[in-house]
Parts: sequence; C-alpha cells; structure tokens
Amino acid sequence: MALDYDALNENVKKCQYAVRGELYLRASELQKEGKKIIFTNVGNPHALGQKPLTFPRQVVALCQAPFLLDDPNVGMLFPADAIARAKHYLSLTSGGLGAYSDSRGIPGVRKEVAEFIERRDGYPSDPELIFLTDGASKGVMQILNCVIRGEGDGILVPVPQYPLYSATISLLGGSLVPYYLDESENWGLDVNNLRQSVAQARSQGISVRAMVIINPGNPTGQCLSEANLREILRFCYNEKLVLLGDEVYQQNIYQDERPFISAKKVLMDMGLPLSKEVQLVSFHTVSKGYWGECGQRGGYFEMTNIPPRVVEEIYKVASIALSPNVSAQIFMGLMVSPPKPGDISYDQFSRESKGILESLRRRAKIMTDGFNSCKNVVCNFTEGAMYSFPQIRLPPGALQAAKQAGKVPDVFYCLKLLEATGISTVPGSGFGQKEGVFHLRTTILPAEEEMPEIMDSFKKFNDEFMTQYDNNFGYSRM
Ligand code: DCS
Repeated sequence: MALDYDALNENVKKCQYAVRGELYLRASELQKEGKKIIFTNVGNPHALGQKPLTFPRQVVALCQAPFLLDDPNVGMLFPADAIARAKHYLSLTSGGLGAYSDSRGIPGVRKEVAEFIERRDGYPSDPELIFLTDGASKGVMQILNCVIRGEGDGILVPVPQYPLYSATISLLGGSLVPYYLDESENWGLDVNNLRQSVAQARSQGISVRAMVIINPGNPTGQCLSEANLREILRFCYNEKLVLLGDEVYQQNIYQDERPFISAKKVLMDMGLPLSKEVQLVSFHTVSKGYWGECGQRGGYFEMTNIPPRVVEEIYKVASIALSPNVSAQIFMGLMVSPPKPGDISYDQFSRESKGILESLRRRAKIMTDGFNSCKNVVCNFTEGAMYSFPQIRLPPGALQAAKQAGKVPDVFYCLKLLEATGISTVPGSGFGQKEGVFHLRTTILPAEEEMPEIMDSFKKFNDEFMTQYDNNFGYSRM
C-alpha cells in the first residue's frame, strides 16, 4: 500500500526537522511524567508566558464576534480606535472572518503591507507583488516549490541555518548547497566562502538557482551589515541567483551599531542595473518581534523583479489552498499599521511593545553572559532574533560516552541537560555545523525573572558534566 512505510515518498523520509526532533519528543515524555520542562527549543514567545499585545487582540476579538459591535455596551469594553479598526477590517472582507479571501490575501491588507514597506525602505512597493501567507513558512515553501525542479537544482543556504530550509529542500527533492557562517567573526558571511560553495556545487553538476539569507540570523543571532548585504546582492546579480531574504526577526534587534536594513532597501539603493534585475523575495511574519503571535499563522512575502507571468503562476499555485487564514491577515494588517501617536490606544501599545523588546534585549545579554561564564562554553552575543547558540567544547570522554550511547555528541549533551535540569534545547547538529564542532540552541524567551535561575541550573549541570568527562586530553575543536 502506498502509505506503508517502505512505499512512502523517499523525500518525506529524508527530511529532518530538529526543532521538534528527538529532544522535543523526550521533553514531552518527561513532561507527561510530571517533570517541569522549560521549552526553549522553539521561538514561541506566548508559550513561555509573553502576554499578547492588547490592541490587536481587541480588534481581532471584535472581528471574530461582530455582533459585539451592535451591543450598546461595546464602548465600555473596547476603545473607540479598536472598534473603528475592527469595522475597517470587516469592511475589507467579503463576509467577515468566516469567508475565504482572495488566495493572495485581502487586497486592502496587502495595500497596508505595501505602505509599511514604503515607509520602512523609502521606496515604492506594489500590493500586487505581495502575497499573504499562513506564517512565513508557507511562503518559503511556495517559493522553493517554484524554484526547485529536481535534484540538479541547488539552493545556497547558510550553515548553521533554520531547518525549514533544509527540510523543504529535501521534501521537494532539490539540493542544499551550504555556505558556512564564520563563528570566530561573530557568524559573519564571507563572500569568498559563497564563491567556493557555488564553484564546488557546479563542479558536481548542480545548477545553483537561489540563495537564502536569514537576517537577523536563526540560530546564530547576527545582524547583517549594509556593506555585507551589498556584497550579497552583487553576488546574486553576477551569479544570476534569486535572493530569498528571510527577515522574520526584523523587529528583534539588541544592539545599536547595526540596525535592521532590508535587502530590498539595499537593492534599491544600489541603483541600476541591479535594482531592476536582481530577483528578490522577502519574507515576514506575525510570529516574531514583540508580537510573537506564532499560533495565528500570519505572514507575507514581497516579490521584487519577478516577471508578471511568474507572479501569475505563483498566484495559481496559491489558489489551490484557496485562502490564507483571514484572522491572521488582520493581525498582519495590524502589525504593519499599529496605533499611531495621538490614537487612544497608542500609549498602551507602545508601552507594551517597548516593554517586551527591552526585556528581550536584557535577556539576550543575561543568556550570552551566562553561557560565557560556563566551563568549555563560548557564545557570541545575540545581536538579534530570539536565540543563543553557544559552542560546547566537549572533552574526549564525552565524545566516547556519546558513541557508546549511540548518540551524536551534541544530542547526548542536550539529552543529559534535559534530564538533569528540564531545559529543553535543540542540538546544534539540527542546524548544521562544521565537522567536530558542537553547539546547542536555546531561545532567549523564558521570563526575565526566571532567567538567573535557569542559567544557574545550566551552569551547574554543564560544569559537572565537564568535570565528569574531562580526562585532560584536548577537546572538540573550535
Ligand atoms: N524563518 C525563520 C528564520 C524562522 O526562525 C521561522 C520560525 C520562520 C521562518 C517561520 O515562522 P512562521 O511560519 O511562524 O512565520 N522559527 C522557528 C524556530 O526556530 N523556532 O520557532 C519556530
């Protein structure tokens, strides 16, 4: 039978997604047995106690229950700007939240997204080239689906990377072409490495068609500089690559030297001929930033320099799924047009959003400093995104013990950490890393007041682990 394991599509079996892999499954088991688990494996802020922003929930609540708008007491429960905004979004739908929308998303919301991009970048954006999606993930999958024709097609992906990319490329039967980020240069991207990766792939008969950047980086947390983005865009121009700009963490910036700058803005700043020729698809989401509305599944992508006939084809494919979530589209509309100064809800909205971002900035530092105080652990500062990605230098005794247990060394370490402390992380091997180098990824999302205790418990476990396995013969290398 087609759904017997042996008969399954091999691409399904090959595809790996570590963020919900062995560690997560073991953590779920331990939780069922009554152990307290701190789930730092997924960037899922509300699951770790982050409160939703009030204004967008008020608006969407009214859209979900439009009869409340007819209630004479509605003004006692909801501020006037939330009521007005709910009416605005309902007027953009064709039958409220229970009706499918256009497969590209509600035109009025796509217009709001275009206006946001214009304000952000200072260049025009066309709503017809913006598609709303169920989270950024679906958008990435749609675009990779259009690009990958078979295993001869290669996609340049950073290593370490967020495994949405490796998993989707496997699923679609394409080839992942890795380019390595340099840990000793704060996870910087060296264009010479890119050239080598492309040359090597081509020598194996792979046609490299697209390049992925994640800015700010997951799991690595680095923010790309404008100069680096220029080099990348020029590289894509020379090599005729589509650039897929994953910019879902654009609000999550924790340093002031390198504010977020979009690939679209840098491309437009570069002028002709690049600005009219480099093909770029940029992704965004409501799951990250100070919104953290992961469960709503809202996202968009914007296409630049993609020919109209191709946009039509992407529209056709999107139509097969009928419509992105309509309530999530409204979250996206709200994210790109939040309350403005002078609006009734402005003060509360800005207090809430600033509070979350400032706390994330402090947590990024507490985590990095905490890791750097541990034996045999080194960690670059989390400049952006939601993760810390410390390198764990494992002593030979630990490598041997892992081998005996039949585990990859970082999986072994993370399992021990989970059993001892309840901290559920993702082993670095799930994101790809250089041979013989080990990491783990945690989110920086646990509540700030719990952070010192979590880091103390990590340090206690780690330092004991290192002492236990330390036989003084050299370590896994840097
Ligand atoms: N791109 C990157 C770089 C991500 O980290 C994520 C989610 C996505 C896209 C997709 O998000 P949405 O589909 O929700 O918009 N990050 C996962 C992670 O590493 N932990 O949590 C989810």
